[in-house]
Amino acid sequence: MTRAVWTLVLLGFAGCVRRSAPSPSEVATPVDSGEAPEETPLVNRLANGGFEQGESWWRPSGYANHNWAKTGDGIYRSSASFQAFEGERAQKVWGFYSGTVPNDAEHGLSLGELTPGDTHVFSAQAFTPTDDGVGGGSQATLFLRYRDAGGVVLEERFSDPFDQDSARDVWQELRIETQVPAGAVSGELGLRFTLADWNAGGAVYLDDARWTSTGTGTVLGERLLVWKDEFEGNALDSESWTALELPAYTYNNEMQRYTNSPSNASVSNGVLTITARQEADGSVTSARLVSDSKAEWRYGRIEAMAMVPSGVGTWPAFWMLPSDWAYGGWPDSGEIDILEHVGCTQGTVYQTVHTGAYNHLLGTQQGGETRRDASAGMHLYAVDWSPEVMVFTVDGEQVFVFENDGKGDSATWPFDKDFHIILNLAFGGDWGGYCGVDVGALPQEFVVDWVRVYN
Ligand SMILES: [Ca+2]
Ligand SMILES: [Ca+2]
Repeated sequence: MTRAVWTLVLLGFAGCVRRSAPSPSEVATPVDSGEAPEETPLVNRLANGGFEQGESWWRPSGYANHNWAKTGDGIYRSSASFQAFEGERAQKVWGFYSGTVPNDAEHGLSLGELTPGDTHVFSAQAFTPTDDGVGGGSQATLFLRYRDAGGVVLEERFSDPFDQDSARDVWQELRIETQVPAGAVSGELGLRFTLADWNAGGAVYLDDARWTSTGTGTVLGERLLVWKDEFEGNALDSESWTALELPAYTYNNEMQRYTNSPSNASVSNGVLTITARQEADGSVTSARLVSDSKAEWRYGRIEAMAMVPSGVGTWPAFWMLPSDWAYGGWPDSGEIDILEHVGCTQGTVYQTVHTGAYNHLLGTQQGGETRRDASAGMHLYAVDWSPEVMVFTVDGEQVFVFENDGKGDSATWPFDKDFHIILNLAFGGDWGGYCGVDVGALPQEFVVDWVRVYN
């Protein structure tokens, strides 16, 4: 990617974006009130309150699940399908049993440049379905929280609760109107979901969220989707991916030959399927898809919803390599492994970074692991990458944090360059085959529902 393009990426409007993202500055600029301030329409300062540009709400604390819902999606435990309030997308939030109940989870955004005395209105449309209704004492509320210059919470305001008494299957407005308290300069807004009991189910969908201020106020950290492949077509998108053709044993003594055949990488029914298979001649083929020169990123959130294969010898990965190798060959320019799994240790998923100072050749690679039924269902594998830190998560669970030591040394932090995405399914090799290979287990599939990148 050219310098010009990645500069746009940093601003959140990549040249390769398929959806147009409204500029926060376009939607966030208050109109000059002129001579009739009470007549001036207040501007919604949320750039993505309708969630058409992705899940822009981060999770500051607590346990919750969330999903970027789409019109037509099935509703849990129901034959009904979901319909957004506006556009075709909404945010779905539901509780997560963390071992203690009740527990509170928040999805929200930071606010800055606040002025005491301004009037704030924060509203959103909320929906809960009959078959997956918020109940059992659980509730969802909008919140607005104010902090002083030292970060101390001054006040919290909540909307009416959305709970077991709320009407089902209709969109309803939740709303907070309040004055910014004295001393407040920053804060947060969002949705708080309180799970009352471990088996108290229910989900709330949010759409058309709006925050207005009669004076100042800025939303910080609202994330917009800058790139995605939902794998909704009938073929691999060649504008996003290249299927590399590579002979067996090219990397890590892996057995597979990589092809560009649809029998090894195909798109249908909304998913990408990478298949490792044994050919008639006994050889093993698979696929390695790279976004090199097509979609490259520096900072942001990179995530995939994926299900890994089982079978001893399989080694699927969702990962990133540098595009320009500015600090030299592997591992000096870095590697970001967002998901790795090997059939030998079924159910353990790994998230790892490699650099010149930290890599598996030295036994100094830095990483974390967690357990999932990773071959039985889809899970969300993500890295949130900033100039200061990389936070690796699985289904929102923080697995591994890698911090920039701030020394300006590429041996420990080469992650200030463009990286591209790789999806591949290896078979055998140094790690995939370290407890043998079961060729009889083939064919095996690595299935990816989506890959999304947020600014
Ligand atoms: Ca919407
Ligand atoms: Ca999909």
